[in-house]
Amino acid sequence: MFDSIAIVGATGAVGTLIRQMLEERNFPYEKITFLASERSAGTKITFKGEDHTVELLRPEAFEGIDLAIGSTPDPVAAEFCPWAVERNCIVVDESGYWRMDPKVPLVVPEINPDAALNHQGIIASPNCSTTQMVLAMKPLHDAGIIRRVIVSTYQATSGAGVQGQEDLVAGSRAFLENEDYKYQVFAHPIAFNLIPQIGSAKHEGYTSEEMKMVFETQKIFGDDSIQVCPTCVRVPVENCHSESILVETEKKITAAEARELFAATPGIKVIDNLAAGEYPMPADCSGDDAVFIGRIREDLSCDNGLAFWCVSDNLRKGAATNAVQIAELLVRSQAAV
Ligand code: 11C
Repeated sequence: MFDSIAIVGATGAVGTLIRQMLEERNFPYEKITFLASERSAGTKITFKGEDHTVELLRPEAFEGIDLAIGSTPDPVAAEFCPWAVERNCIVVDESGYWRMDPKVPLVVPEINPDAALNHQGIIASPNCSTTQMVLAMKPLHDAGIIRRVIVSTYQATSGAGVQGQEDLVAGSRAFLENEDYKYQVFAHPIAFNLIPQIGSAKHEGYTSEEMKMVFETQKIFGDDSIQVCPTCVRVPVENCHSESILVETEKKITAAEARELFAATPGIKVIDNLAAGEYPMPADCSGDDAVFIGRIREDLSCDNGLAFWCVSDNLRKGAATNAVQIAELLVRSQAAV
């Protein structure tokens, strides 16, 4: 058990969920501290029935803290993680800043738990669109070795934060009432529209979000030969990212075999009955920690291809749940020593 733990970015959307999960899962600790930037420091929050004041995120705040779970923008994580590590505090970091650092393990506990135990102070949790995809890939990769993935994402506005969700609601209302609306986070209207760009232009026509899906997947599986071709699209959905995924494996996996493999994988739920109109949809998956899979079928255009549809709550398994599971893994490893 870690005696003293902290939540960094405790008042944000993911920070709030992390707090909720620590309560729900009865995460062990003696003392808990909530940290946030100047804008939110001083805020009062209730945790396990007790009132707490959110403290200012600063180097000295990590004195005596053993484990911090952080969900902050990248520049904040770049600054605070070294403050923590210098004070012997381990950080599970949800931001994108440290993920590709060779000294930092990038962990999905169902896939590469051992990597978390080889940390040098910081352990990164992947981007939400990567996490649900790699969890779905895992049983197929184990059974047939995935060589190539073609993925199109349908990403919810919650991925762009609380303001993204506000933009969807207010922009839709304005659209229906024929009024103007100035979007806060999206460069184009998201109401009654799709935006085929998430993140900035990054590499050879791919966006930063798409390149995260390429590099993070290779790092998590420890295999740079897995080829990933992503297209990331923002859709007018409030919460839960959906993905159309096509994999090519070295060894053929039939749709029936894939269905069994998915169903036997912890963290995956299969909803797959096309004739009955049953498949995962974002409106049904919000608030659940699982990765949902349906529309499982063989690729008619390629011998060893398999296509499926994958939906997951991007704020939960895509962010808060994965980070808390990494922290739980660290607690279990201490208990095992
Ligand atoms: C989105 N996936 O939906 C992004 C949000 O690297 O953690 C999360 C970005 C990240 O816009």
